[in-house]
Amino acid sequence: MRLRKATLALGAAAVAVGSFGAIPALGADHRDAPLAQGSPALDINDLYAFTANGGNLVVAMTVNPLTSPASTGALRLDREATYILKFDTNGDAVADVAGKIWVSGSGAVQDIAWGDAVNANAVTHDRAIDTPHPAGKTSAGSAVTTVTNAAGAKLYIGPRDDPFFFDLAGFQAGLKFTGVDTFKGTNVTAIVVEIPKSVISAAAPNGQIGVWAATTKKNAAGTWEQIDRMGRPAINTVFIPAGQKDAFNSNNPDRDAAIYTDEVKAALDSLASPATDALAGILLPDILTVDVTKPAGYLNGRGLADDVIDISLQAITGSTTIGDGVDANDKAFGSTFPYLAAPHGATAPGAPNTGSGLDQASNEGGGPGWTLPAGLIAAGALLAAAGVVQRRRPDGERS
Ligand SMILES: [Ca+2]
Ligand SMILES: [Ca+2]
Ligand SMILES: [Ca+2]
Repeated sequence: MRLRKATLALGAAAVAVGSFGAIPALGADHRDAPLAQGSPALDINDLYAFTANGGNLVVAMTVNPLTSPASTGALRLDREATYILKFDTNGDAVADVAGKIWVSGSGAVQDIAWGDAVNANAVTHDRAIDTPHPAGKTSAGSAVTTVTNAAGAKLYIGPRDDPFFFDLAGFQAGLKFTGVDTFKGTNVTAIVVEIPKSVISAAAPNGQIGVWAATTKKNAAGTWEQIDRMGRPAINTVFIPAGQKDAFNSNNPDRDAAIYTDEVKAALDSLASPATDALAGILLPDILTVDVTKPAGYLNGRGLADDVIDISLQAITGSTTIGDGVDANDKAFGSTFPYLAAPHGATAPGAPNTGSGLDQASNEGGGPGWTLPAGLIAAGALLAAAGVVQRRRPDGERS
């Protein structure tokens, strides 16, 4: 379980957020490693995977964390980046299919290029695809512009309310919760796809799919490099040592167990976990598994409304009533695509951008730094571990 933003909103950090001033927050995967910290548009905050609309699979990733309404109009995806949703359909932690997405243009509405990659092309960090999809546009403000491919899959990219909710301040105060959602009123950039049930059935006849997200960009040598990746919340943030976080992000999940099991076990041992070996096997590889034939809910996939914090707290304490007092997002989720709530403080969308923009987005480049207090890491790990222990392992879980 990667307590990135979810449980890991547990690790908090002082992050200046526009008009909100200094908001102490560390999301499930917000600012999890140096490279991601330096590029908010490449920093994956959260990943969700759930069924909706008659059994379609919805996958959503968020970037550009902790954005104030005043700054939301300046949100862009990085034109030099590739945003990738990876799908493992045979349980070997190697991507079999990937949706690769990139943008051009620097205006409030950017031009979208996207396509499907399979087999070897699904594994690479570059823009190699096998099936290109029709070009589209990102959305600005509260507008919802979607692009649909020949298979009926829909894509939305634009500013949305951050679906994550958590009383981080209460957590930091030693579980003295006041029910205030630290992420209230903040926006992110969301990339949401809805894949027809028939496509999922064809790709994974047993209904079991592993999902993770990645952001990649060319380095100075011109080689595509993976900057961030995420399956479940907070794996990297909580369990991977500081000096290895970028390396973890650059890796692929099929190597997770071989490389990081000792690190994860050490972290669990340091917390006197009663089930180090079992937990390490569940935490790695860092993949969000979903069985579309089983009832939805974390850890079977991750729904927008899943209260990962309360699930974890209750697992730790054995209490069925403890919680952070934040039981829902600060905006209601939608019942239709793209499901995530409209952004806070949205303004009317501007004129479409034709792709001839000049400068990179203002949000690309450095953001405020932060450090993750060791105590929060430990507590976050405890929550993560407890959450995993008490939840039944979905059939789709591997390793
Ligand atoms: Ca595979
Ligand atoms: Ca929210
Ligand atoms: Ca809660």
